[in-house]
Amino acid sequence: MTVQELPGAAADYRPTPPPAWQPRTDPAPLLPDPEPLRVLGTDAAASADSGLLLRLYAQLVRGRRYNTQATALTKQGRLAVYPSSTGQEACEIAAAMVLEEHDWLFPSYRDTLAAVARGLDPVEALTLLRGDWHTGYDPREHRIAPLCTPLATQLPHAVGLAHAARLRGDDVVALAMVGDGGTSEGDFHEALNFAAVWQAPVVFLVQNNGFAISVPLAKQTAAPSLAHKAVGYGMPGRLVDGNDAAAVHQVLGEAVERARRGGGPTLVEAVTYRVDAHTNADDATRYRGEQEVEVWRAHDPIMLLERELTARGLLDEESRRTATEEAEAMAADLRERMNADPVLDPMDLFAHVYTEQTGQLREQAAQLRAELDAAAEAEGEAR
Ligand SMILES: Cc1ncc(C[n+]2csc(CCOP(=O)(O)OP(=O)(O)O)c2C)c(N)n1
Ligand SMILES: [Mg+2]
Repeated sequence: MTVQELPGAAADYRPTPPPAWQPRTDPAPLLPDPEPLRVLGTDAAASADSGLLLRLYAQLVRGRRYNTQATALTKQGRLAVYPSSTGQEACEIAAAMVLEEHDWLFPSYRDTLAAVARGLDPVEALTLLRGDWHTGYDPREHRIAPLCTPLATQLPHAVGLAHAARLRGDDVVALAMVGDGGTSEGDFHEALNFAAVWQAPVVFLVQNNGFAISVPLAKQTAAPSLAHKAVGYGMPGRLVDGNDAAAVHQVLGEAVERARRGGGPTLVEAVTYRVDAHTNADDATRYRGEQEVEVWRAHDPIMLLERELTARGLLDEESRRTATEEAEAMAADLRERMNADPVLDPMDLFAHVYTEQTGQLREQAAQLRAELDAAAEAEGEAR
C-alpha cells in the first residue's frame, strides 16, 4: 500500500520543537525487579516466620486436595465444570491470608481456593460451577465478590468498592485476582487507571500461569513483564515467584499494608503455572508438551515449602500426616455433601438479577412458569 502525501506536506513542515517533555513523577521506583522475588531456598527464608510457613503448608495441602476432589466430582457428573488451580495454590492461599476480615476479595472463576481459604463453605463455593444458580453464596458474609467468569470485570468493581470505602472513611482494602489473559481486557486497563488516579486501596494480583486456555503468554503480550504494565498507570509493579508461598505472602502483605496506609494501589505479577488443563472440558496436550509441565512440577509450591520446613526441622512425619488427614476429612465432607441432590427452584434464575426486572426477563420468567406448571400438571395426570 502506498501512502499518499498531502500536497506540500513533509517538505515544508518545519515546526518549532515543543518544550522538552519531562515525566511528572520518577518512574524508577515503580519498576518491578528484573527477577521474580523468591524466599524459599534462599537466605531470606531464615527470617521467615515458622508459624506462618506451617499455616501456609497446611492450607496448601488442603487446597491441592480440594482441587483433586472437585475435578473428580466433574468426572462423576456431580459438578458441571471445574477450573483447577493445581500448581497455583501458593497464590490462592497467600491472597486469602493477607486480608483482614473487613477487607474484600474479588476472585475470578479459578480462585475457588482463595474463597474457601477465606472462610467460604467449600460446597457453596461450587454452587455456580454446579450450575445451580448465580453466585451461590452471600458475597457480604465473608466479603467475597462473586467468582467472576467474564474476564477482568471484577477489577473495576474492586476499584469502585475500595474507592467508595475510602470516601466513607472505612478501613477496607480490596484484593482483586485476574489471569494473564485477563490483562488484555479493557476492564483491566480502566481499573488500573482509575485505581491509580484515585489512589484507591486496591491490590491487583495477576496470576501469570502461562496460558489463557490455549493461548500462551508470548501471544498475549509484548510487554517486558505483566508487572511492567503498572508503570504506565503510575503504580508500583512487583514481580514474584508465584509458587513460593512465603514470597507471595510477603509481596501481597506489603502491597495490602501500603494500600491500607493510603499509599495507593499495587500491581503484583505472580509467575506460576497451570499444571492441569484449563478446565475438565479442555485437553491441554493439544497445545503444550508434557516436558514443559514436568519442568514446573519440579518447582511445585507444596514441594518448595516441604523442603524448607524439613531443612529447618519443622516438618516431621507426624505433622505431615496431620495435614494430609485434615485435607482428607475436608475432601470426604465435600464428596458427601456434593453427592446429595440440591433442591432447586428454576424460577430462582430470575431473582436477584436486577432490582427492577426488565421486560424481556419478565417474559422469559412467565414462559418458564407456564412450562413448569404444564409439566407438573402432566405429571399429576400420569399418576
Ligand atoms: C470477556 C470474556 N471473554 C472471553 C472469555 C472466555 N474465556 C474464559 S477463560 C479464558 C482464558 C483466560 O485466561 P487467563 O486470564 O490467563 O486466566 P486463567 O484461565 O489462565 O486462570 C477465556 C478467553 C470470558 N470468560 N470472558
Ligand atoms: Mg492464564
